[in-house]
Amino acid sequence: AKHPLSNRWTLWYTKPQVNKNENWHDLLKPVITFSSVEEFWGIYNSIPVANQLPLKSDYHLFKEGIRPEWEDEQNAQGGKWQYSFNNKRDAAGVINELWLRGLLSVIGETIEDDENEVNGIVLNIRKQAFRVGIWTKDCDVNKLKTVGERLKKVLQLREEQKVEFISHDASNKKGSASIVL
Ligand code: M7G
Repeated sequence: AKHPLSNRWTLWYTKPQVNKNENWHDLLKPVITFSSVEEFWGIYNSIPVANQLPLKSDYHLFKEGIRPEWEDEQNAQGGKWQYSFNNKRDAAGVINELWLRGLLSVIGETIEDDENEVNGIVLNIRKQAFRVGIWTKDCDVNKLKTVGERLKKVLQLREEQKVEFISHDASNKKGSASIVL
């Protein structure tokens, strides 16, 4: 028997931009939707692991029906809790572990209790850094603190490894983080 998840999830992939004519919408594509633990492992084991992805690519795992974009109405008022780390300084395998821990916390819903605040999780592979970010529905600091604290816990970060919250609105204006934990 399959073990159902409490939500259906869609995996998305953003491929790296190779020429300037390609915009965000051409690069972002849904890969597959699943709703059980067994399907999750089947997919996880058949796609490239985080440290095999090319620079400038992203994975996104979002609740079915929510596009992993600021423009989606479920994201428009929200932001992200993010952990960034330097991929030269840290061991290459660390990103695989962090990303898997993040994925499991989202599909297993250990990242939050009943707040229904989390829309999805994103992995950005960049030259300067890897980033794992939890996207939230809104920017209510009180509700959000719990998610930020949980993120540190599920990723098994040390006290000095900081996570930061930034609203999508602030990201668009090249603003900076509003909360750091
Ligand atoms: P990023 O991947 O968040 O960070 O955004 P990076 O600067 O480290 O690569 C890179 C670019 O992708 C942005 O400047 C936008 O052009 C585009 N982009 C990223 N996101 C998450 C969105 C989105 O949600 N909507 C749109 N329209 N463009 C986006």
